[in-house]
Amino acid sequence: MRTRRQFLMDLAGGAAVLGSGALLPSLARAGDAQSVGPAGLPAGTLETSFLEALPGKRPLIKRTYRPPNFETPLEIFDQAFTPNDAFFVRYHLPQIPQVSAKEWKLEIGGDAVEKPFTLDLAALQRDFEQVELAAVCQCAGNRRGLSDPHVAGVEWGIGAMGNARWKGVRLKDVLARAAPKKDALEVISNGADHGSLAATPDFIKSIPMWKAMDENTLLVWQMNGEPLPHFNGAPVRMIVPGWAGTYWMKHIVSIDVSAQPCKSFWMATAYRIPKGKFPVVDRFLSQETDVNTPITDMVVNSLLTSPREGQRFKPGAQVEVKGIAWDNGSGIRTVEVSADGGRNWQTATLDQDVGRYAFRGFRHAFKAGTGAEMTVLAKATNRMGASQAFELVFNPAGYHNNVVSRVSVRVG
Ligand SMILES: Nc1nc2c(c(=O)[nH]1)N[C@H]1C(S)=C(S)[C@@H](COP(=O)(O)O)O[C@H]1N2
Ligand SMILES: [Mo]
Repeated sequence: MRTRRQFLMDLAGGAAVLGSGALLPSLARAGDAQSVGPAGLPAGTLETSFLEALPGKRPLIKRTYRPPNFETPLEIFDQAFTPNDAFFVRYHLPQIPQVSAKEWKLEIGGDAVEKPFTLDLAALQRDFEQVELAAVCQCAGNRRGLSDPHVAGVEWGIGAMGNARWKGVRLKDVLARAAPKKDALEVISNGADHGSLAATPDFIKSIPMWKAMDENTLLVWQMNGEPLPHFNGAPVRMIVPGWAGTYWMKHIVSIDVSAQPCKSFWMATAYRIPKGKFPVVDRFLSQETDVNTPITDMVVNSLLTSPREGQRFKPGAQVEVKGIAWDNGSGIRTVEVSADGGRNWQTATLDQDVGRYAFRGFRHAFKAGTGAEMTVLAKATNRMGASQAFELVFNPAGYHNNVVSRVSVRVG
């Protein structure tokens, strides 16, 4: 029997597969350390990082090419919404077929549904209520490259994240049609991408049934008012607002509702955090072990976009501090900024609230003092009272790095 995947492979044809050459980056130029930074990445990372444009993307910071892992440069985060052509790209497997919207089908089944069925895009768009919401997609490993000591994995700087308006339908509405059974435990998703070798574990992820039933967990085909870019999951992906990007399955082709915990490599081994190191808000009980647990919701975090590291100001000049803050969807309550390395803090002005799962802009102005250097810090606190770390909480995969960022500027 031919599987859905083989069918999609055929549709894609050799020419559309990334490794074949048709989707090679169209432009490559060496980036300087500022644009491909930040400083502090492991030896060799800056030297091998370039600004390159994948098809449909503007030049982004290439961390690895096969599979494609490209991050968004700092200056893009000046805006609360990340443009589609600047949105980061994260893949685990090198074979990424282009799935056409016309031919796309989603199979919904599993041992814990009464009525498995198959949907095409027209039915997805016609049969369920459409919703649009703003949410941050952030890789669990964002800032991994800043881990101390350094750890294995894609050595991300600060840009493995983005915020977009996503349009689609609620996963819970789609699942309802399949009539889940009482013992439904996890919702397992798979995308059309795969490894080059049969031995490579396919990228298969699960979320607990309760998160699948959350009204904000969606199957989306639009991002910022446009069809999803190929490299962000066309034609349809899952979004799991508040949770790490790893669950946001791209090019989704199957959903299984299961009474058993998913045992895929990408659940059982990868994307786990040690127990007890981080305050876990959303527990994923069916996947916990004695020692670790899957990463779930994001920790509260912020990023300074202005001033820039090493920028020069005249004594007495106005220093505009700007940035973004985000969390697991509790919502940002305050952002405090310091211009003296953390001794004194002032409350920043928050920009418009575009949704509790989105980036929240903030700004504040200082006068440059008379010292030779000024160190600017920003620290966000969310509505649960959680705040950012001052010291890295080390863990073997470099997840959840929400250390307060600091930028030093020169005065004089
Ligand atoms: N099919 C598929 N979906 C995937 C992945 C993948 O490798 N394959 N990576 C996941 C991870 S770890 C992240 S962080 C997000 C990244 O989304 P983006 O590439 O659109 O930025 O996609 C998720 N969905
Ligand atoms: Mo990720």
